Amino acid sequence: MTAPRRADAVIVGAGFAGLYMLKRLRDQGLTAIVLERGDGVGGTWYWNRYPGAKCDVESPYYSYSFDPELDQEWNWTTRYPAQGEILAYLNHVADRFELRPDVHLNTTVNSATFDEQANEWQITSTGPDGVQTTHARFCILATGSLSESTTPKFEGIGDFAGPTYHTGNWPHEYVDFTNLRIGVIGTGSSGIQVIPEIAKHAKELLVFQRTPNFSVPANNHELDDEYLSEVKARFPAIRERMRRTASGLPTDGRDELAVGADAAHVKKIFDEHWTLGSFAIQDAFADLATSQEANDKLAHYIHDKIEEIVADPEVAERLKPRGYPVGSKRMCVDSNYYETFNLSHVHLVDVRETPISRITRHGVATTQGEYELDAIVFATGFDAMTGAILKIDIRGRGGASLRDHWEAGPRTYLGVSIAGFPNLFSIAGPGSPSVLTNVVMSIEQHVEWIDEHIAYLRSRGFETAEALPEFEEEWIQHVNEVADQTLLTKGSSWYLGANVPGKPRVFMPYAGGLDAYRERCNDVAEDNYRGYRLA
Ligand code: N01
Repeated sequence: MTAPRRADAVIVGAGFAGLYMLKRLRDQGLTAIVLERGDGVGGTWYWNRYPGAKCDVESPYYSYSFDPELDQEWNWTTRYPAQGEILAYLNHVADRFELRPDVHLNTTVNSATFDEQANEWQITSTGPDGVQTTHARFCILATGSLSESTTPKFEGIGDFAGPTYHTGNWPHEYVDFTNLRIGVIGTGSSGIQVIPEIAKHAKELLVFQRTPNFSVPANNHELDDEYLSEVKARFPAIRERMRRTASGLPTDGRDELAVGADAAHVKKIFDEHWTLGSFAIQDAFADLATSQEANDKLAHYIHDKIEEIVADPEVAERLKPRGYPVGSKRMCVDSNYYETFNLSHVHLVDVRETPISRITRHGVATTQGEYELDAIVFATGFDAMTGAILKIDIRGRGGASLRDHWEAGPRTYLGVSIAGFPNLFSIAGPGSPSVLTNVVMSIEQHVEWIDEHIAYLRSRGFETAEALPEFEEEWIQHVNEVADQTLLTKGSSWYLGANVPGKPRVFMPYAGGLDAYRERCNDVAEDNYRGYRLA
């Protein structure tokens, strides 16, 4: 046990959110430390190192907007940033703003308990020097929405003789699949990115698909100097625009409706988006996210594309997503995903039809037979939005446990605060727009709002801010109402916790858009932090 330490604030996690939170709190004169379980900064981009890992938001927009000089000095090399480049960017930020001295790596937070006498949090962590307690007035969870990876509890999972990998926790060393028989389980965004890359090296690749996903081509390419100079010249205006849109991107969807539109025109617009590449195709018409009839048009369009690309009609048929609206499971953006199934050494195993019955010593057994493999890659996703938070034993007033408070699903006020848990803030947590937007912009909004909230408390001599239960309840209802107006709740997605057996089915992110959310948060702040008990 190491001697206790003291800071004004403890921030959990050193990804985009934690690093910026540290900078902001320091800038207002607080002592803050970041506790990070990895041995480097970067969060999501530290862990997700699988071949093909890249972001599906375009490079210049998937970056901090808070410092115009930073915008000018960093040069992105490709339209969609690869994992290594985003990680390099975050390391640059950590150096540039001299954040590292306050980032404690290899340090896992185990518990956080609110001490009602002292009005402070006691945070215990296990780090290189053992277990340590930190006393801090504020505790800020920058734990990431997709950071707690999940591997299904397949029977016999420990029996497999070969190596296994999870896309969300990939080794730092190069993994050589040359001449091996590889199985990939899962066809979400991670699977769809890793599959074409593994296919380049493997002797044989078996893709175990339960639910096909809608995917659009990335049309990724290198960025030339002319483009970079042009973006840099326009950055102030671009950033300004990004702060005002629902998506946190410089462009928002079109106003036109697909329902009632001429079929040839609809196809033309979809064609334009398909050629351009990017998930913006789901905003090609204003009613795609709300009208099943409109959404079906896009689904049929993508089905036709799959048919065009995939040579074997039976494989094409199995790759076509059905039974849920486009976008209700996060749309994927790929580089040659469907094309990969035209390679003779790549095989699709439909585990909806013939489910995986167990993992064996030699490979994967389905109800149809056993597939011998040299290695298995789990691209099976995350215990999203709540997993990393609930892994920490968090106790608020009266020793109340957050796990109990969230037993029926996460409850927050504005996605930032939790009734009964004073001075605990979460960034991009459940109830916030986070994963439905360009998350870096959402993170910046949250960080700045939390920072100003803390400054407000300090300037008026308050020690605590605590969300009121009735405001928390009202926010949850609002989150649900907004989601119910869309098709987002109609798929078995991680947005709903549907991918984790036993997890309550609650639509977790806020679907009202970053612009409306920002306005709401500003309004709460201007109204002296309405919905909080300040003491
Ligand atoms: O995880 P997922 P992910 N048997 O949950 C399957 C972000 N991200 O890591 O759909 C068989 O989407 C599961 O099948 P089903 C992005 O927000 C972004 O791919 O449950 N299969 C599904 O196919 C994304 O949405 C980027 O039927 C099983 C897959 O595993 C989020 O992270 C890149 C199974 C899991 O897909 C998560 O993506 C990567 C079982 N028992 C990730 N259990 C970019 O920016 C699960 N599956 C591009």
